[in-house]
Amino acid sequence: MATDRFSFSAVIFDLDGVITDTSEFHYLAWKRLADELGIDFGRADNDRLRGVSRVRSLEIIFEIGNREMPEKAEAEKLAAKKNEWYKEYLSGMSPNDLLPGARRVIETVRAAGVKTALGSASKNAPTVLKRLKITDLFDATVDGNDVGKAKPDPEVFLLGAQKLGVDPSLCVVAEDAGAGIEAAIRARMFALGIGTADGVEKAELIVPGLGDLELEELETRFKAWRGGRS
Ligand code: B16
Ligand code: MG
Repeated sequence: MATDRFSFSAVIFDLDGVITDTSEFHYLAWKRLADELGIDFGRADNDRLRGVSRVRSLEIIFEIGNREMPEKAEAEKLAAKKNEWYKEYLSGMSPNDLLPGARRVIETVRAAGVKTALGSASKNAPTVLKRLKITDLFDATVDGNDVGKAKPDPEVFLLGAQKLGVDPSLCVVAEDAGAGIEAAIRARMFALGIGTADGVEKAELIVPGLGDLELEELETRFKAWRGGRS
C-alpha cells in the first residue's frame, strides 16, 4: 500500500557506506592482516571490498597479492582474526558515526507510514545498529547472518521485502556498492545509488549521500519508474 506522501511502501537501507562508514574500519583490519601476510594492500584497493562478504574480501586480498587462497580452515582462521580486529574498532562507535542525513531520511519516511528495513552483508550489523542507537528505526533487519547468497544475489533484499510484507515492486533500495545495486535491480526494486563506486551508475537515482537526498525527487522518480514498468 502506498502512503499519502509516497508511492513506495518500503525503503531497504544498506549499512556500510549508506548509514555509516564502517568501510574505514574494515580497511584498517584487512590492512593489518595483509601486512602480516606480506601482501601489499592499499586504500585504493578498498573499494573492491565494498558490500562483498567477508570470505570474498579475503579472496580479493589474495588476488591482489597474486597469491593462492589458503584452504578452508586456514582461510576461516584468517577471516576470524580480521573480524576480531574489526570488532575492536566497532567498540569505539557512537551515534556520532551516523552519516549526514541518515537519521532524517529514515525518520521522515517512517513518519509518513513507509516501512524500513536493513539489508546488509555484514554479520556485525546488529552490533553496529546498537552502537549507533538506531535498532528501533527498522521494522525488519536482514544481514549476513540471515542470507546464504551474497550480493549481487537479490536474496538479502527479497528477504527484507518478505519480512516487511511488502511487494518488491514497492521497495526502494539505498545502496553504495555496485554489487548491491545489481542485487536491487535483480530483485526488481527501485535502486537509489549512493556515491561513486563502480556499478552505482546503473541506479535509477544517484546522490552523493543521504544528506543530499530530496525526498520529493525520490517520489517523482519512483512514480516515473513504476509507471514505466506497468
Ligand atoms: P562482516 P554492507 C559490508 O557491509 C561491507 O561493505 C563489506 O566490506 C564487508 O565485507 C561485509 O559487509 C561483511 O561484513 O565481515 O562484518 O560480516 O555494505 O553490506 O552493509
Ligand atoms: Mg554498503
